[in-house]
This record gives sequence, structure tokens and C-alpha cells, in this order.
Amino acid sequence: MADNSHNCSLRGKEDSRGALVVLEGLDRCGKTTQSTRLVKHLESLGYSTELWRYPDRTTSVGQMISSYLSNKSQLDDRTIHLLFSANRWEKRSLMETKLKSGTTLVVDRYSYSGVAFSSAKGLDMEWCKAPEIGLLAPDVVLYLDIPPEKAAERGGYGGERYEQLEFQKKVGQRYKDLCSANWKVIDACSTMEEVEKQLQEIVLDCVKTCQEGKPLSCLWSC
Ligand code: NYM
Ligand code: MG
Repeated sequence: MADNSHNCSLRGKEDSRGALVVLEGLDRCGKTTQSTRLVKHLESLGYSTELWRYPDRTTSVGQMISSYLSNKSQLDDRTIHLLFSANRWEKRSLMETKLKSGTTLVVDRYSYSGVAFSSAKGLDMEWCKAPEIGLLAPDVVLYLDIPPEKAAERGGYGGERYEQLEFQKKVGQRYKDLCSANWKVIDACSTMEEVEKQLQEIVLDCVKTCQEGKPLSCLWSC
């Protein structure tokens, strides 16, 4: 029998990488503020970190999405769903390269937003998940939990499509259906500092595990 111990000890080093950290939640739950603060914190500890967000409105697909969200264009529900997904696919290989080079990515919204928002419109959840299969799976999903009514009170919504209380209630329900083992649910009604501290603890742990060596995996297998 071949002795695999040498291979096993090598595996850790080969799999050393940055962490894929995703923040999810309803509009106005504080994701953008918290992801920005989290990146600053990781950088201050010396970890190579980048802040990403979806939709990435800078690409041509992203511009179509942005125009739809600001009600400047109309699109069929399935069409816009596939555009959101394409917007993730167009960044997939860069995402893999960055993670493998040791950079941690803190991502403001990901596939779960895609599935939660589109299925809240009435599209079948499995149909919504299908185009996301094969994208990189996050190491942790930080769900900033807030009652839709509370989110609506926070300075109101910006007027983009989907920013309506009744719709957000449905989205919240879909997120609950999607919640799985690698999700951490954080009470987003706590103070900004409390939320920040909780996120830091969870993420630091995750970053260290990935640095020690953890293979990348794909949605929706875990
Ligand atoms: N959204 C976001 C989707 O409907 N599907 C997706 O795949 C993603 C990533 O876009 N209301 C929705 C959720 C938000 C809106 O996002 C714009 P943000 O984070 O407000 O820029
Ligand atoms: Mg928004």
C-alpha cells in the first residue's frame, strides 16, 4: 500500500487560500456598512482583503441590471434573474484567482439574494438556483437579520425596485428557506458596534481555517 502521509501533509499548503465571506439580508439591514468595516478590520490585521458586491454595476451586464433596478427599463422576471446570475459568472474566474492567491473576499450579496428576490416574485426556487450551480460556495454566509418593518424605518428606502415593505416580507421568508449549515444569523437590530464585533469573531475564525488549507467547493452542494 502506498504511504499517503506525505501527500496529506502537502494538501494543507496547497489548499491555503483566502476566505469567501458573504453578507446577506433585506435592503437596509446594514450589509454595506458592515462589509466596509469588516474589510478595514481584516486589513488592519494584515490580511489581504477585498470588498466585492453584487450586482456589480460596473460591467455591461451590471449596467442593464442597474437600469432595471432604477425602473429605467422593464425586463421579464426570468430574464433579469439570469442577468443577475451572469453578473456573478462573469466574475467567477477572477474570484477563484483572488482566493487562491490568498486574498479574502467580503461580498455584499451573492447567489442567495438572486434566489430570494426572484423566488419572492413567484418563480420556482429550484429554477432560480439552477443557473447558480457551479459558482464558488461561500465559506460563511453572514445573514443580518432584521424585521422588514424595522428595515423600512431606517431612513426609508431609496426608491429602487424591490424596496417595498410587502415585497421585502416575502424576501425574508425566502431567505429563511435558504438558510443552511454555513449560515450565521446575526441580530441586525443590535448596535452597529455589537454587530461589527460578532462579525469580526466569526470571520477571523473562518479566515484562519482557509489559511490553514480548505478546498474550494461549489454551489449548491454544501
Ligand atoms: N438583487 C441582488 C437581486 O434581485 N438579485 C441578485 O442576484 C442580487 C445580487 O438587487 N434590492 C437585488 C437586491 C437589491 C437590489 O442590491 C440591489 P443593492 O445591494 O441594494 O445594491
Ligand atoms: Mg438596496
